Amino acid sequence: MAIRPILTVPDPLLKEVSRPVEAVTDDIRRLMDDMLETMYDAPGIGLAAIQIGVPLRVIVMDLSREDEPKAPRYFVNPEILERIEETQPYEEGCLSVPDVYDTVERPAKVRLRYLDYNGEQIDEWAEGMYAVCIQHEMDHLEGTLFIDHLSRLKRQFAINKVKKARRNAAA
Ligand code: K1U
Ligand code: ZN
Repeated sequence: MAIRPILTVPDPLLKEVSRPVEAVTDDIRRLMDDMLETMYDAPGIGLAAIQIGVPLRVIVMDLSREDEPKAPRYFVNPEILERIEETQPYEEGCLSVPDVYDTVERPAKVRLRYLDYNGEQIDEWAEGMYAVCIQHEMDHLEGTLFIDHLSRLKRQFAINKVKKARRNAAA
């Protein structure tokens, strides 16, 4: 397993649409292992493959609390089959937009279909934090960041903040 660098805005790769995985092979499992280690190290609760520069439709997530055993989840080629009309607001963050948080409104429940770590097809409903996080991560697969849901002014402010922090860190 390896910790890989996480891309940050305005890296153009983050705007790419990721392509489907053909089969859940050992190479894909190695990618998911690296993604999980990278996510835990950051630390974060989710990560899409494009955030480490790999344009494949792969996501990892762990929504367990610090006092609970780790509970990694793996999603290959996830699809949203249904969403309810009711929405919920949540203050989101993103490892690719460090130190920026803002509220995004998303459907409160979504029905998902995806392949897991073993290539088994799973069909289930997600709600609460699970629904927030999977929709945030699935946006990454389309080249969309949570700041794209904000006003143009807020988005530009966020990008400038990340650029400035990077310049200061390099100085
Ligand atoms: O960059 C990412 O896609 C990961 C992102 C996931 C996410 C967070 C909040 C709402 C929606 C999606 C993060 O993990 S940001 C970091 C974070 O939320 C966190 C970090 C440490 C402990 C708890 C949370
Ligand atoms: Zn993100």
